Parts: sequence; structure tokens; C-alpha cells
Amino acid sequence: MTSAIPATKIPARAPPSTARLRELDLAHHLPAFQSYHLMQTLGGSRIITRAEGCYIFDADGNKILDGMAGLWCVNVGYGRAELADVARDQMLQLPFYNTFFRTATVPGVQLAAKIAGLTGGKLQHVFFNGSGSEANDTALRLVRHYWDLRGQPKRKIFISRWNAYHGSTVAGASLGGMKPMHAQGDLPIPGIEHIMQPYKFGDGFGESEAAFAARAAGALEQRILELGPERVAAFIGEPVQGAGGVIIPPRGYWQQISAICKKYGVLLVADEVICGFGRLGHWFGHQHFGVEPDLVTMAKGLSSGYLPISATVVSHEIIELLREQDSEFNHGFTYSGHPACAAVALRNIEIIEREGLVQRTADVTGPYLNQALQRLAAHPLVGEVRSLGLIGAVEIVRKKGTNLRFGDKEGTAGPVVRDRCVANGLMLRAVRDTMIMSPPLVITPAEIDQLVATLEKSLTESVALLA
Ligand code: PXG
Repeated sequence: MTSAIPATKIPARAPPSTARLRELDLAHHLPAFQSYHLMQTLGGSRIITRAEGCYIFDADGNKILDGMAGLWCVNVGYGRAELADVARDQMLQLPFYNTFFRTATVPGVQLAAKIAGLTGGKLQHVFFNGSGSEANDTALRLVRHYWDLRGQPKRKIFISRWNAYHGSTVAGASLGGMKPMHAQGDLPIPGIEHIMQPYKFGDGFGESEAAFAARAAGALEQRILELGPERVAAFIGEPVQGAGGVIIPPRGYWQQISAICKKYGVLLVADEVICGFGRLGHWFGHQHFGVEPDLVTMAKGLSSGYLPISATVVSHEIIELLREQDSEFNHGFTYSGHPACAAVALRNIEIIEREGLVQRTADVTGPYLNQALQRLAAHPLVGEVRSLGLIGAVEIVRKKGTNLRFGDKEGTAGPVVRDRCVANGLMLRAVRDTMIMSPPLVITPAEIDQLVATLEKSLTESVALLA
């Protein structure tokens, strides 16, 4: 796209010193999920200044391998000039327009069609939002509205799972199963129920995979029957729970969940915010598990995090009913389908396709990560390693062959290992005592070796620290 508006030369401005930035951070900036007291004690945040490929750089001169792809999102890696060019061109052409008044934008329409092609089947209609949380809010409101229109107004309950993450808005945090989040702001809102998660290492240790799958999926049927099927609107789940600790469900779990939903007429919502866009070696996680949801929510990898955008993809059956009943969906965000974000997302998908990143994850880098992690299985601190595509977890235990944790409470060892990883130049997250990873999909086998070797070194250093 050529622009009529010439490029403006902006004089370079030197940023404040790192020390000054830390002062300003402490004085004014409230970061996410943080103890503001601890922030003061520790002297502020690590300031990330730039990134390239799979590496981030901080203001103190450290180069760090980003084992988390930012926050599960930078699937195409950092430093893609083409995404910046597309954003710039679109901002000059049309920086903003809304979708409220029977108006649409070129990239918004193109992106909706592109996403519908990727989800396929009955998933043909796309509602845009700004974040993963909003995508789930949209799903909740649309599903409840749908059941009203279907003449089943009692069907309002969403069933989710403990330890699920579906966002931080009022509906997102309510749908999620994070108890510390529920404890703040009087959540969950009414009409949301939680059942057990399919976490075999934690909740089905020693049980056979088949028995555990049947028990975990059976919990859905049991809850539906307790509540009365006529009151249950939908089940929502991440194909693989990410923030909960990379919980890869046992074989057969998703098939059973899908069959139970069908049996009781309950809609299935797949939250693909983390699993979407190649993370599991398929475009979407539900495709890996072979189930067809009625709604799919997505964010993060949709734009590789270069700009904020999310989508709620809806089945034809649901939208047909709204059409038939001529019902207006009274819902939308100023930034729904933001043209610059949509243009970046479109080009991001094009990069994923052009570079074959989904297939590469399935055939090359996913299996490579899986193999490399096996090297850690013998480590004295490791109770289990697991991965699927480019998402993985390493469980830290006090006693090999068990799932017993260090310390009086969970989450004693994880932060110790995590701090060693960061000190050794690897950004990983610890969910309680589970080390989790989700690197950019462009990661090379050599970088995977570096990731695993750094984690191994950090585990070994942690043995003495935990003794
Ligand atoms: N669903 C899933 C599955 C997610 O992982 C959201 C919804 C919400 O997306 P937004 O864009 O509203 O943040 C997420 C977000 C963590 C962590 O600690 C994970 C997320 C967000 C923040 C922290 O791993 N995932």
C-alpha cells in the first residue's frame, strides 16, 4: 500500500536512565499480578528494551532467551519489520473506524474471512474484541442470549474447570478457576460452576490414563445432572490449560467431554487464546484433539502480540438463530475489529503460513522439544516432563517417583528454579512448582537445546538452594 502522506522524521529522544525509569516505575506504574509491597522492597521491575527473534534484551544489558514468547503470544518471534510496516501503512490509510453502525473496514472483513477459513466447518462467524478476556465475555453474553432466543431461558450456567484461566475481566476471572482471583472482587459472578481439571500428575497420580480421563470427563456429566441439563448453557475449556501449569489432558478426555456436551445439548466453547495459531502443531488445539466446538475464542498468537486483538468465532447454527429472530446483539467494543490490529493479524497469519510454522511445530520443533525434555526426566528434582507441540512443563518434586512437593506449601521450589533460569539467561515461568515453557514458534533446535540445557543447569543449582 502506498501512502499519500510522507513519512515524518521524528527526532530521536533519549530515554531516561535505567535508574530513573525504575524510580518512575515504582512511583507511578502498577504492573499486573504483582504485590506492590514486594515491588517496593525489590526495587522495581526488569525493564525490557528490545527483542529480536527468540531473545529479549533488558536495560541492564542482559540477553535472555524468551521461553515464554512474551506471554504465550509472540508466535512469529520478535523483530518482524513487515508487521510494523503493515501497521504503519494501515494507520496512515485508516487508523480507526468502528463496527457499530453497519460499518466495516477492509482488514477487518478480510481477517474475519481468513479466520473462518482456518476454523472451518460450522465455525464461520467472527466477532472481534481487544483481548482474550473480552473474547470470553463475548462468548458468555452471546451464548446466554442464544438460549433465550431458543426459548430455553433457564440455560444460563457455564461449567468451567478449577485452575482454568479465561481472563481478568469480571466474566473472564469468573469463568477461570483461579481461587486467588475469585477471592478479590466477589467472584465468580452467579451462574458459573467449576469441576475438576484433567491434571493427571497432580490429581490422578498413579491412576491409569483411561481411568483418569473417564473420571475427569465424568465430572462434567455428574455436574450437569446435579444442576439439571435444562439449566446448563455451555462448557468452556482450554484444549491444554496454559496458565494453570500446562495441563495436557489424558487421551480420550476431550472426546468424552464433547460427547457429554452433545448428549445434554450443552454448547462447547474452546478457549484457544494460548493453543491457537500453531502452539500445539495444529492451527487450533481442538483440531489436535479432534473435537468441534460451537464457539472458539482466540487472541495472543492471532497477532503474535504485535497489536492487541482477539476474536470470538461462532457456529453457523447460533448466528442463523439470531438472523431468523432478527435479534440485535447489544454488545461491542470501540476497538472491535480495529483496522491496524486486523491488518497486523492478517499479515501475521500470512507469515505463519508462508514459513510453515504450524507444520514445523508438529513435525520438527515440537518433537525436538519433547525429546530434549526427556533428558531432564532423570534429574533428581524432576517428577515429570510433558510437552505437546511447543508447550511444555517440568514438575519439580521433593522425592523422585512421587508428586510430593518441597516446603510446607506448594510454590516453594518453582520460584527458586525460575530465578536461577532468569539469572542464567532464560525466561521461564513457574506455576507453583511446575516450570512451564511456550517459546516462539520460530525457535530453532539449537535454541531448544539452549533452553533445556539452561533449565537443567538451573535445576542443578537449585538442589543446594532447596536443601
Ligand atoms: N484465555 C486464556 C486461555 C489465556 O491464557 C486469556 C484468556 C485472557 O487473555 P487477555 O488477553 O485478556 O489477557 C488468557 C491470558 C500467565 C498468564 O500467568 C496467562 C494469560 C494472561 C496473563 C498471565 O501465564 N493468559
